[in-house]
Amino acid sequence: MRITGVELRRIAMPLVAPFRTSFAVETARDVLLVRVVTPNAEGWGECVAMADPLYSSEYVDGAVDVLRRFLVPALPKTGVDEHAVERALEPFKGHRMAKHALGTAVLDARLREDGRSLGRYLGASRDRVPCGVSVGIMDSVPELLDAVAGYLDEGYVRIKLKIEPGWDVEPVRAVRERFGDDVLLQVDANAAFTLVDAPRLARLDDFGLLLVEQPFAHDDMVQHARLARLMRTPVCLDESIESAAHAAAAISLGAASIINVKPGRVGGYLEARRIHDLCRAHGVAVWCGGMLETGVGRAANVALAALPGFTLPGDTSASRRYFAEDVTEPFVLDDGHLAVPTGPGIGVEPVAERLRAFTTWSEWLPA
Ligand code: OSB
Ligand code: MG
Repeated sequence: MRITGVELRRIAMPLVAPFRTSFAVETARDVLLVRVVTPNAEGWGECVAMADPLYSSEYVDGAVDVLRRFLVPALPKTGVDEHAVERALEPFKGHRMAKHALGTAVLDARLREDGRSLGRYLGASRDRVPCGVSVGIMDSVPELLDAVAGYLDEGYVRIKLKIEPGWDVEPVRAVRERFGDDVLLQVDANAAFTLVDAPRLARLDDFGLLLVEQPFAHDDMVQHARLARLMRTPVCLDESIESAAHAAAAISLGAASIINVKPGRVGGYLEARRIHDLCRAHGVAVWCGGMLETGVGRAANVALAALPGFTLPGDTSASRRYFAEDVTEPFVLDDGHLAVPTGPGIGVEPVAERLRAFTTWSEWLPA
């Protein structure tokens, strides 16, 4: 395959409701889309970096800069495939979300040329995936209970509560009391606690949670291993796992017994699949995380979530949980599941007029 050029395009996507985590309040998604053009096809990738470097060090302006300055110019001139692209980008340290966006667009273009779906390429073993929903920090417990009730009514099969110091045991207790012990429930701290909070976190053991996600800082694997020995609730890592090597370290240290796989965080679908394979071989459950993606990123995540080792419901919610209007045809929940796209490549594409309406900036980079 040969690449003619790459388009970077920023779109502004208002969220249906503010999404509050321990690190930020998001009211709109500033999304960078990457479109790779070949003589026979085009492919799409979504960069999951946020506007500010608060979840990780990456941010949208930084992703644009590294793509324009280093990553796109480093693309192979001929014989382009996803492996060649991964090797060509490897010398540049970090910037995994930017690499993931470009790599996915190349893979999408190649699969479209071959008429093959991403799900089939990755080794999906199901045609639909069970979906959970990530529920932000609210101003009050009654507001939280209303939000959770709404999501359960829509059919979500698992609830994840965002927590932070001061919004931890009480919201979990309230959700358990109101909705019972059968609801699959987990929490995500986005690195807001430290080891001195271990006794407080251990109180979560009373509520039969599936897992506690990333309680401590991303670079604090040893502390996570300590915590895992102090509480019964399984410790799951998100921010700490940027590669298969990190996943191997976490497993051997005992820092995580479950891993949240986000293709953007680990640099792409090839690395995401390596983490899946490694965890499956070690009996470590994985699930597919989310970064408030549009339909472009969501389509590919749903394909990944259909791999056999993804044994827990993911944060792969329906389009309407995020956006009044998605940039693709919307993903709609059916009996708590999303269907894995079956068309070539990621199986969806932006609707031209919506893409135009949401676009705030674009740039064409000849290859
Ligand atoms: O930590 O999983 C996270 C959203 C943005 C950044 C980080 C996280 C999240 C979510 C929402 O929890 C996942 C989603 O619904 O896309
Ligand atoms: Mg998380």
